[in-house]
Amino acid sequence: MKPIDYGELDNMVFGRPDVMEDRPSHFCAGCGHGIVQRLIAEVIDELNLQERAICVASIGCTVTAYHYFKVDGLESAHGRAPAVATAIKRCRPDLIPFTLQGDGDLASIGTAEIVHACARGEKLTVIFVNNATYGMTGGQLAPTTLLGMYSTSTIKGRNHHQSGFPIRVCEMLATLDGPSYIARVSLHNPANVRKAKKAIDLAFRAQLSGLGLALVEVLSPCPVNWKIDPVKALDWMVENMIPQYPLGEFKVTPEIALLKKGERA
Ligand SMILES: Cc1ncc(C[n+]2csc(CCOP(=O)(O)OP(=O)(O)O)c2C)c(N)n1
Repeated sequence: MKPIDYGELDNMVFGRPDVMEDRPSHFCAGCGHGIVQRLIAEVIDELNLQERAICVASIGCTVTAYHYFKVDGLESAHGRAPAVATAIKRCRPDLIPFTLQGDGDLASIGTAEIVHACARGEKLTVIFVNNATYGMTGGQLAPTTLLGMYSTSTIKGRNHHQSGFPIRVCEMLATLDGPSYIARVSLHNPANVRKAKKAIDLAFRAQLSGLGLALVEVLSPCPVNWKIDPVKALDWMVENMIPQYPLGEFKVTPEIALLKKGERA
């Protein structure tokens, strides 16, 4: 067995990617947004994209991304990040815009934007944080809220007669021809956090390789709005969220398969 390198471990736990600002996180206890942002920052560092990456955050808890990333950024109106990122990429193909969007943002008010960005096969990286709720505004029903799940606008639980069914974004978008890579990952334990990083890394490398839109959906806890203890929220994800939103890759083009094997630059 390889001996544990405590220096490397310390750095992993206490170190900070170069591209992250040195400031305390404002996210609630147990929230996954900070983890997603750190994974993105690690990938930007590792791929040496500090000068080229542009974060397009839209409305929701992702909106303060500019506090944390030392890269250029733009804020779009709610749901419109794929359109803004499209404009950046088409004007400056040398840049690497990525969107950071919540589920209310991407799968409700911004549904048309992401569907058409995928249909057009825009060369973008989309990081989609699915916490099954409208987090920033206080836990209202999102398109991804589970049936029977409490929200402040469905206090007796989501009922499909009144609020419809949850949307599986990856499965839906994977039917389109434009995207090159679509995957769903989860933050419920460290092994899955590492898998999430691999998917995010691939989604950036897809853009660097000139391939069509790459989207990673990250299942992420929101204990405050779920009204569940942060540790129990992780078990809740395994028991409730993952059965509704299975993890895995939903679209992998042959070019992405080569990228994964390291047989394509
Ligand atoms: C056009 C517009 N409509 C509504 C709002 C109010 N609003 C701000 S954040 C938000 C919910 C965001 O939820 P989600 O995208 O799921 O992200 P989270 O905060 O959960 O990460 C809403 C509805 C807004 N800012 N702009």
